Amino acid sequence: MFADLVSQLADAPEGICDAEYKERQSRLLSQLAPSDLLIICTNPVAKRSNDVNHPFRGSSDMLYLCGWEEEKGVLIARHVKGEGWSVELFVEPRNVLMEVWNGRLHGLEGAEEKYPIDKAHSYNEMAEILGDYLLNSKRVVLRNRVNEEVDKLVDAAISDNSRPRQQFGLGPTSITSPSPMLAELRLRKSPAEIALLRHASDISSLAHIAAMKVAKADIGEWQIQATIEGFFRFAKGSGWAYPSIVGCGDNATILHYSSNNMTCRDGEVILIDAAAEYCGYASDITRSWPINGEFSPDQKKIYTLVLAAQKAAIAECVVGNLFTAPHDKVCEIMAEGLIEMGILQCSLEDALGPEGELRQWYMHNTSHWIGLDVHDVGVYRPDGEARKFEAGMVLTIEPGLYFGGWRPDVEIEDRWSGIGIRIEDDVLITDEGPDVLTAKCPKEISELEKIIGSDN
Ligand SMILES: [Mn+2]
Repeated sequence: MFADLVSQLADAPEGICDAEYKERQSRLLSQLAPSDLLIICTNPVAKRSNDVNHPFRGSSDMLYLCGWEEEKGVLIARHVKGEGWSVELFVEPRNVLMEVWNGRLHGLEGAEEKYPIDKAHSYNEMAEILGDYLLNSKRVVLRNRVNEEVDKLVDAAISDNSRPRQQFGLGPTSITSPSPMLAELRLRKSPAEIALLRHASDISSLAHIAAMKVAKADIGEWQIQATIEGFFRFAKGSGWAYPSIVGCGDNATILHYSSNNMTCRDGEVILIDAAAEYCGYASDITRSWPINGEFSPDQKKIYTLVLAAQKAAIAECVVGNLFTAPHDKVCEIMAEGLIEMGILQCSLEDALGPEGELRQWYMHNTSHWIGLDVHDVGVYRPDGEARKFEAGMVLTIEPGLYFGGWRPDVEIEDRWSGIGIRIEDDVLITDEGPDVLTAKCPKEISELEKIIGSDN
């Protein structure tokens, strides 16, 4: 089944070219002063147990600015008089003994040859070289508390009270974070980034179809999870973009359920929030459907309402609209629907708003940006005003209703209890209107009922 599905995948996109990385670098550097020193650290390695680490992933800012994926890496940019900005990378030097155990390294030569940098240095010489660069800067542009060694060097440079400093006033006096500038750049996706997001979304859509095909009563949530995550790798995704949520029945009403250890029972709805990462870019998809392949009349009512809200919200994803427009639309449609069904017994006005009655059953927001991070960077309300959509922005649309009968704090009729529905797609804003990147993942009731269990 996997080979069949993977054959439907378009050719892998090319990725980000050097010219684009350099363009990103210069857009950031054009906002700095010549006396600034920019330092971008990759993520630290995280221990899992004894001598086993969690799989490593570079920091998104490092990936964004130069695509460097090795465990050791500190990117810096300094302004050289008469020459302009020099972009340099501290890397682990080649070491055959280490490479035999842990894998090949690019080393200094490989880094200079294959990455969009002007110069590579040995990580072992960072204290000396970076110390020197720091002494010649006035301000450090750094997100601190990512790399402890770098923090120590920067702290020492700022608190330094040596003779040259006293004599010539050299050395940095402050740190500022590059994150707001990077967030603003990363918020608008380039065509190459969109191609990667689309590929991650295609892999994830096919993985959801694989899960639908193997579904049946009494299958384990973990078995569905294994199918989906197995497909991510089978299709050459790097793995999941976030831990998979695979919850049946009551578990579907727990927003971030992740133990995925229960058996799916006949008549239950399963909620699957799972998606792949590809070349650092995330997808984010949720689908909810009956494990036995047939919606009960009550499940169908709730599903139809959430789907209608989701489609109306996607239609709001147009240039110039406010970021809050999709969420407002979702709340209005779902509140009206629940009042009509008698699940909410209040006025529309009392149902809406941050304290409204709808909040009992729909307790999260409708959207977040998506990109290198699944909850991507980018301020939603710059200066307190909701941001307006621009072409190139990518966000999720994910309304849901969760009737957790197990909850002691709310009351719900038995007929609705245990129904948890979320429908989530990733939407690119374009001048021609919303472009649903995850459109290959089925969500119409007729399509779902046809696919569910078709591989059994
Ligand atoms: Mn999401």
